[in-house]
Amino acid sequence: MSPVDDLLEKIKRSIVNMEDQQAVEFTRKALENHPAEEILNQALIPAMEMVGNEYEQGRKFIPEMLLAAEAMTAALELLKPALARADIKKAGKVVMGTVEGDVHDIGQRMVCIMLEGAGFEVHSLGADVPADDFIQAVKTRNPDILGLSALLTTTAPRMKGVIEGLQKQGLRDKVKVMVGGAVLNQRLADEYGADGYAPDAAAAARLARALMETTRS
Ligand code: B12
Repeated sequence: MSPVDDLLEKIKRSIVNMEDQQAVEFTRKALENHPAEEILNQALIPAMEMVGNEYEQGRKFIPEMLLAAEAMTAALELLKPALARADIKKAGKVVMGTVEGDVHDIGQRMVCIMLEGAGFEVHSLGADVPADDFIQAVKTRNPDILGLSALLTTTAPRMKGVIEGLQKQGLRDKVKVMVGGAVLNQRLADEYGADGYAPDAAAAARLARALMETTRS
């Protein structure tokens, strides 16, 4: 293995092992000789995909996934200035938030991190977001994708309200809507009129890429 591959491997391993200081240290070293985009694509994104897979297979649990996400964010912070300078073409723009009445934001934050890692420009509106604020953000920020999160049986139906609001304002064709959160499933996503549903952060990044393909075609 070349010293470079070795460094990228070390970054991957430290993220998967939730070692944020090591992830930062190896990323700083790798930046001395390597384009930020390569570090992002060959270390950070694969690492979070590995973490997502381990979570899906029941080999990692929520607290571990959060710690790994923190390690990835710490490394990503180092890459951000170089990524901005390199003027890398963004994968797309996403506005994300948890619907009104629902304060659960941990999962949504993880989805945002995963999307940033996958090269998307992400604007999070946080949690407990009224439908009008989502609609306003679609108007002003002009995202390719709107992400809606809900963790409560009582708040998930608010997603339908947001999507209907977009329709009423003539904005529905301008933005793809993806939904998620523990109480969601594909059937509810279809019922609410969303364009896609993903069960976890890794799948959300894959879904966002697939939605961008349908936007472009
Ligand atoms: C932490 C937590 C809280 C914290 C939230 C802190 C915070 N800042 O988020 C606090 C203590 C505040 C809280 C409050 C309440 N909670 Co609570 N909470 C939880 C708990 C334990 C974990 C949720 C979590 O963070 N999971 C971890 C993340 C990583 O998972 P996730 O959110 O599902 O996200 C993943 C996917 O769903 C997906 N995803 C998420 N969003 C999106 C968006 C898109 C677009 C996509 C594609 C994918 C996607 O990707 C994520 C990453 O893989 C759950 C129980 C559980 N095990 O789920 C209960 C739970 C969600 N809470 C529940 C309840 C009832 C409440 C309360 C009403 C009071 C109560 N009885 O505890 C209040 C509600 C407050 C309110 N108005 O919102 C219930 C909901 C039941 C239901 N079906 O409605 C649960 C299931 C507990 C239970 N078994 O009763 N809660």
